[in-house]
Amino acid sequence: MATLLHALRADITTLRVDAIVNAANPSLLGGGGVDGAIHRAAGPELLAECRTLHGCAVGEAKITAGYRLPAQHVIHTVGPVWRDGEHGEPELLASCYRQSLRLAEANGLRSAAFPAISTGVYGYPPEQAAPLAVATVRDTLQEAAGSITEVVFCCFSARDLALYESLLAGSS
Ligand code: AR6
Repeated sequence: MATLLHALRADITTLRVDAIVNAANPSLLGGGGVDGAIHRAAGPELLAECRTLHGCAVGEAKITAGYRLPAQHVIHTVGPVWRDGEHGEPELLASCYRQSLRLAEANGLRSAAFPAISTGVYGYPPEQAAPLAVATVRDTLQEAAGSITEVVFCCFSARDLALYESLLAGSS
């Protein structure tokens, strides 16, 4: 079955999907940006569960419940800090999208929403991150016919939305 890929401009904490993805740091104990917004909206139970996970390596992903969020689950992934693109950043960023989707499928989830991982505090250029995100999601979904039927690229800025919409044009 074809998976619907689409972009929208929203605060990811408002989305009613099976999982929202958090652009976390290796401690998984919260931070600024989308991570801070997710912890604020989910409530203190999320931090309590995150403490039991003992962190997460760059490029890996871990899952928790969503607590007070409309989303049932949060998939926490840790993007690379951008240096110059020559230090494994693209491979690590692709791994975040791949491992998050695999984890969603391992849990039988049907819909997931991603923020633009690493493109805020971590400094990854959005115009390089977006095509990698879209290509990796497409490739990962093609590898195995899993449970996922909808992937949302949740953009915070109008500029990001335009970027993703142009990349997704013509795809279902
Ligand atoms: N909904 C959707 N997207 C958002 C939201 C939101 N509520 N808030 C921000 N964004 P960032 P990173 C966008 O900095 O670069 C944290 O402190 C934002 O505009 O949140 O991976 C962590 O603890 C940008 O497009 O994540 C780490 O230490 C995108 O989300 C570090 O920041 C990612 O920006 C991770 O940095």
